[in-house]
Amino acid sequence: MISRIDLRGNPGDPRDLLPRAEFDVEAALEKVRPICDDVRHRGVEALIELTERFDGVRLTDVRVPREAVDSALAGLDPAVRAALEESIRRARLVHRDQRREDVTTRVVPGGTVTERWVPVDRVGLYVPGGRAVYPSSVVMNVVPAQEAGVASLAVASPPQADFGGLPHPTILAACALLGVEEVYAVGGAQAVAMFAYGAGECDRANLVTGPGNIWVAAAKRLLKGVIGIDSEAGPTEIMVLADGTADPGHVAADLISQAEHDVVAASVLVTASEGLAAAVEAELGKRVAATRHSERVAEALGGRQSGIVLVDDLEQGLDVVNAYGAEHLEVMTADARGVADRVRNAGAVFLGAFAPVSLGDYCAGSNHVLPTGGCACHSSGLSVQTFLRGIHIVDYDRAALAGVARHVVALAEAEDLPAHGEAVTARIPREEQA
Ligand code: HSO
Ligand code: ZN
Repeated sequence: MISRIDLRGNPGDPRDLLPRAEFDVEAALEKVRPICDDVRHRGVEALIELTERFDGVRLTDVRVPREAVDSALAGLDPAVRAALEESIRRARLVHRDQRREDVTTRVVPGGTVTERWVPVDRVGLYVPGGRAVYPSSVVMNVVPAQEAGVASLAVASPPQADFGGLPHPTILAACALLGVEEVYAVGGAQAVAMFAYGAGECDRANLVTGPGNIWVAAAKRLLKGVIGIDSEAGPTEIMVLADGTADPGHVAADLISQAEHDVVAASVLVTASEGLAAAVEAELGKRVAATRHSERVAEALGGRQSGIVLVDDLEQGLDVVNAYGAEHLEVMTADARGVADRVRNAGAVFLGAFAPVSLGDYCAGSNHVLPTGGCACHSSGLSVQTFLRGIHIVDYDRAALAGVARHVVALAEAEDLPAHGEAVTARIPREEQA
């Protein structure tokens, strides 16, 4: 069911041999453009019509009433409530430590540059609906924004016909637990447009974050610049780098856990151990049949984006890991920490026998909104930093400016921008420019 990719003795670039799932955002751009334009020009009226067309729900207003958010919390299963509370508590611990101090550098006597970290004023958080109802993603988006000090925070999630045209009740309950009161029953590209342009009660936001389907990703790409975006989340990925010491049952369970998200999810095992590969295949055979979403999982594991990659040794395994840049990487080797220290490209790394990805999905304290599709080679997951801007405050006195004036003038001349130099000479006459 899962294919083998044999890279042993193959010095080629592993990126050519490990295909990723198709996620053609470019093709979706033309479809979302008129949707975004419509929201821009007709506001709430457009949102109501688009929601009827795409979600099959006729709303009178897109804002979710405060009472609906509160009553969703009142109706929440106590075990789920306790779990969400623990997830929030741990995420707060980790994200609080990500806050940055302002730093002042004394460049010369009388001349300083301070980097001041300032949260964005307003953020829109997108939470998917449909099959993927993830209250945990509400936690992973809201907690870093709150810990960054974002003052104004709104959530949008598609209305569900089964729940009276409101977003899913566990999404609303998670909002209530986090103290988020501004919630909109809007999904898809139109939600991103609502945050970018503002509509009705929803003021425009500076930044939109959160995972979504291809239409959400396309709207983010289209409106980037009008509004800041986090990343375009693609299908989820797990890569496991393991040796013969790993428990094949654990490896199989973890590969299945992320395959459960989507038929195009990627589950990849990288190992030099034939014995482990065979044992994991046997475990998958048993476990896939028994798991609740076995059809979806089987399709994901059987897809060209998943596989067992056989390598010569741990060195080649690390090359594969670093070339791929997985969203989630598990390291299950004898010296897991030593091996993990050599990982350069991954969204998050899970060490050893007792840190499965699903711990990170819910309750490790780490963030589960992570770069996919190889973007881990240049980007990080969601963090407090996502919601901050570093502003340089430049403070020079007369003597400090005089000390560097001739260099500014020389560079301005070299760039044929003499007025730049004159702005300095207006303050420090040439004879004083040492
Ligand atoms: N593994 C997903 C996040 C998630 N898992 C939400 C369960 N719920 C992408 O990192
Ligand atoms: Zn997951």
